[in-house]
Amino acid sequence: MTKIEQVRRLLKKSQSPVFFTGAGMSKESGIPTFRDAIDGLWSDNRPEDLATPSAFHADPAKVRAFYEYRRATIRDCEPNAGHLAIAALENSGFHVSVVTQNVDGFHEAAGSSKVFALHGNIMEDRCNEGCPGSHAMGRHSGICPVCKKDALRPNVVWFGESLDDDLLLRSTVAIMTCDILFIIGTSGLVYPAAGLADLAMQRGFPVIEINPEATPFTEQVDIFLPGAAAKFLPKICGA
Ligand code: BJW
Repeated sequence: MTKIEQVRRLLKKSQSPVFFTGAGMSKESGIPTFRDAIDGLWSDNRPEDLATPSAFHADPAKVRAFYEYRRATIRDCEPNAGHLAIAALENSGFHVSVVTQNVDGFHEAAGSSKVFALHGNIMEDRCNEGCPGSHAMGRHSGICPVCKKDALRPNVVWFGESLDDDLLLRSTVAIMTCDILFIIGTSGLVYPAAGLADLAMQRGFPVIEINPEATPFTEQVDIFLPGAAAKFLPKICGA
């Protein structure tokens, strides 16, 4: 039996699969990852200069420009065959949850209904001062509609910032109660998100990883499929 046939069989026996995804999930959509050596976002930008509260404080225009550039890329791209395969699985009756570190909104756009976006949504803005009601789709002005300060920033989680407690709790519950876990397209380096997959390894249900490269998870998973998410997922999730 091939590895894909094994994974299909395991998935068919399950009811509540969880897909834990990272930047590699959207690679075939045309969205760069963060840490790929050649075209990753951090290959020629330092995260400290663009994705931290202190970077925004020091140079809001530079940080906003970086995010506007990425928003433009996302507007030109769309969910790929991998996102669509996960959404189709839900439509065929599985209780699918997606726990994603991605901020592009492509799982939701593909039609997945239970998506925990741990690191936020890049297309939205919110007030850096925490004003309730300041969330809005990205706008051209940096002025918060509530406090009127020049404090709007992308609605993402930067290094040194806490993730939303409720989202983290609900993601933990989804992973602790699933009956098969897919770890897809993440380097597994960023915490606390990566800790969710670490937790799953101790539970005893099947864990499958899809990634062209080995990661800290690879030696612990049950089946490793080396390659692109958009290539494997339609074969695994398809009827
Ligand atoms: C394919 C593919 C294909 C390619 N198909 N696959 C120890 C020391 C120092 C700091 C820390 C520490 N432990 C924890 C921390 C803190 C820090 C952290 O984890 N740092 C580590 C880097 C060490 N974490 C935080 O700060 C978090 N907050 C926190 O911990 O709060 C408590 C706290 C408060 C105060 C002080 C300390 C702690 C917040 C983390 C927020 C991360 N934010 C970002 C940016 C989001 C906004 C934006 O988009 O700009 O989130 S960073 C970036 O990394 C982004 C991603 O979601 C995240 C994960 O990256 P991901 O998805 O894994 O992408 P890559 O590029 O790393 O990997 C891509 C993978 O795809 C690769 O494996 C490829 O092989 C693969 N691939 N093509 C499938 N076609």
